[in-house]
Amino acid sequence: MTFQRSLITAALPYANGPVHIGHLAGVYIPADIYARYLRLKGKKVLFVCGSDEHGVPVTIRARKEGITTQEVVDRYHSLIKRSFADFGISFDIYSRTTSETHHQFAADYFRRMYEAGQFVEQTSEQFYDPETGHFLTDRNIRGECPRCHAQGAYGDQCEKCGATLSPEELINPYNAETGNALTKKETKHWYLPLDQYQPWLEDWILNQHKEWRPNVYGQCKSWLDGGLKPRAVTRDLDWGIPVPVEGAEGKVLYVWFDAPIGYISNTIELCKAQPEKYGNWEQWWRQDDTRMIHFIGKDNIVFHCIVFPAMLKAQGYNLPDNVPSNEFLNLEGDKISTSRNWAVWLNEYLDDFPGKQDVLRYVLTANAPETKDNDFTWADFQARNNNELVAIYGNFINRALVLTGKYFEGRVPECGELTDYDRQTIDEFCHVKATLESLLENFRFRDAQKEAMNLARIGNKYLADTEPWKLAKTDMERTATILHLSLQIAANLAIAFEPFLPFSSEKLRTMLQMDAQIGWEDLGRIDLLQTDSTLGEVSLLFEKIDDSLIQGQLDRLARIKAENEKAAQEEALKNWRPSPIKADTTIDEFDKTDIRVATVLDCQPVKKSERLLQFSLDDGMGGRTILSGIAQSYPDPSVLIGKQVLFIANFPPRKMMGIESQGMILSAVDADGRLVVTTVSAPVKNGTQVG
Ligand code: B3M
Ligand code: ZN
Repeated sequence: MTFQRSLITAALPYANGPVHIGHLAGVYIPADIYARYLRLKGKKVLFVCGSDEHGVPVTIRARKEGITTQEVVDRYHSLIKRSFADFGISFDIYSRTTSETHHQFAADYFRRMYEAGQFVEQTSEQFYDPETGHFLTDRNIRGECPRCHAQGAYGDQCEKCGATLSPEELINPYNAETGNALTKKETKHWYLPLDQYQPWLEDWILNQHKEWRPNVYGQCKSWLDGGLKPRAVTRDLDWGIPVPVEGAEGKVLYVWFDAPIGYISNTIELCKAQPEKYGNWEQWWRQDDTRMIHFIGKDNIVFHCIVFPAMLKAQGYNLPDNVPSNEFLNLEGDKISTSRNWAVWLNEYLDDFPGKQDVLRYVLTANAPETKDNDFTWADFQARNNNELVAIYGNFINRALVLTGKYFEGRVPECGELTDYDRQTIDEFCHVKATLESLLENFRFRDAQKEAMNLARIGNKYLADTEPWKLAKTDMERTATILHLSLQIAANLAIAFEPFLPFSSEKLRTMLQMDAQIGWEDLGRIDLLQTDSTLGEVSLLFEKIDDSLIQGQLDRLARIKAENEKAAQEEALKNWRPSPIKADTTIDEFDKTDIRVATVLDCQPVKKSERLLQFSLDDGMGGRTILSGIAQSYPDPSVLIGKQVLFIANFPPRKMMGIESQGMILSAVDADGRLVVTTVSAPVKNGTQVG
């Protein structure tokens, strides 16, 4: 099959906050590089995206900010749209799932599947808040994490330990917004019977798409190996697209049903608005000579490789040819999180680094989480800017242009006879086009950008080795040849970097006064600039970023970290509930534990231990020493001296930090993790038993 056109989609970001570097690195930059590359190759491309404005995240944000859901999506849709434009993400359309076209098309899609009998109806028990009369979605349910016991874990995930959860697993589940305890109630929903698509999906993915990235293929395989189950495509919510069939009052389409349909409805919107340019929408979605590529993040794999393809198959639309999905980008060692404000927001970045879109694009591609999670650090950002963009690429361009200005009045000098070294240099870079193409076509953007930078390295080395600034004193002809060749390399760089650093390439093209006709196919040629043609005004392509700017960013993150810790503690206190009663025991079992009273004679922190306090006790039996891991709760342990405390007397002695501990002091654990030593309410003889 030779494809006639490429439909590139990028995951629709939730309009529940601004976009951050994780979004850019994971999805939008790679998609943009690819779209730009294909366009430069003269291919027919349609690059579609838009805001995902349904789903729980936007309603949560609305309640948090005290505004309506519509206001939230309006605010963030325009903010996100502007950020993408600012960073040169070259969508053909960026629309939204609250659009009229989308509402209609998605509702029709559901109706068509419903009428074709492609859903199954099922009634099940769902978590319900009896006070508000609402069913809750996973994201709106919180409780104690069954794995790490953090408070405030979500019904689908614990942000503390990263575990994937189902709401059933949470300890003491409650409504995230009201704090109310939850019950269960029956409700009817429509399910996409994925089990029926299993054999087809297995063949389509596992046999026919072995070329997909290992992380994508692997995730699909494990879903398929686990056996697919029907998935509900409707929800009990009041924000979303109403389910367009009878008996579905108060129900909307599940956001993951409607959002991917957004790729189609946005195509429709664009084709209707500009039919001469984009043609009929159906050719993009129904004709098999269209190649569809979905760019997504790894948490979206199952929806784009299994659920959406089943929906597309059901209605006879094209399937994706590839789904290049990235892993996650972390920020300074921590998971990026919108709700915890742990992110570098694109709009704020541009306030702090105006005009430096390409620097961020460069760093995020250089560090792209293509095969594993990666970390963004400000130190790396600064180093890549100063040591690569400035010191290699920028330095080469600047030297070539400034020297041409100085010795040849800003005109491209004549190329004399080439030396062996010149030829060797040319040989080194003439394969760049082929290498770049093969990397880009295999979605290896990180290596591709490295290859482009390599061309700058070749140029930089060429100038350093030939030293035209010295030769100019003795051999103007040779100087001319060297600068001629350097300028040709510079023109090649403008092309090679075009998909990655569009703003800089534009600037460089202007500085070199490159003919607009010169394009990707000319990459590798050494006659891109005419001898004697005049160069434009020279300015720096990149500028050094100094420490104070970087420190400002680190300080901001430190502030956020402190705020988050405080908020987490408050959240834990607010939502604390007694843990469930343990299984029945007997008086005989209890009697085996010998609990007694003792007076604290002395209490000191154990040297070199952050946790331990050493108690000297009068236990009425000659005294004993007990170590207790409560130091963090007692910054001044002397407050315990003279108190009568309870301890377990019959635990075998145990050595810690070289000291023998003869039992255990009883303490209560408060909601925030603070330990409080139990005491007796009136004096008793030391050594008396408790029971
Ligand atoms: N909005 C989830 C996300 O932002 C979702 C993607 C929809 S793509 C159709 O990760
Ligand atoms: Zn956890």
